Amino acid sequence: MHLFSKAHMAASSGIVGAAGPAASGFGLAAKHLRPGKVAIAFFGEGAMNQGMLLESLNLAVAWNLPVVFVCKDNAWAITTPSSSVTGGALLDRAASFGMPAVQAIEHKKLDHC
Ligand SMILES: Cc1ncc(C[n+]2csc(CCOP(=O)(O)OP(=O)(O)O)c2C)c(N)n1
Ligand SMILES: [Mg+2]
Repeated sequence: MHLFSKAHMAASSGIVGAAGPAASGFGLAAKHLRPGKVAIAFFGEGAMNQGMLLESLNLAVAWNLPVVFVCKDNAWAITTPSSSVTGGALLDRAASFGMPAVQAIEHKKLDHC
């Protein structure tokens, strides 16, 4: 869970939602030190209820940072159905910060051929 590669500029964390602040930090560094580079945060829909992740969405917009936030919605946060602890629509929540927000739907194959 706690991996970091300086060579690949990649990090992971066991703290739910930590990808947000880390990516905004990478984005801030990229903006000043590596123009043209983009930071990407990957997290689950459960993390969208974490305060620090929402703060990082806000700062990314306020500071015009080159960050892409990728939220994988599998409807579960371990044993908690996310619908039981989430208000509103996540896409609307992201858009409310003033960032472009789009949904991608995975089409699962019905067989393994
Ligand atoms: C700050 C924090 N709170 C609680 C946990 C315990 N925890 C580990 S995974 C998880 C659920 C994560 O759900 P989601 O963000 O939807 O990710 P998924 O596993 O579905 O990809 C929780 C609550 C944690 N690791 N960090
Ligand atoms: Mg999930």
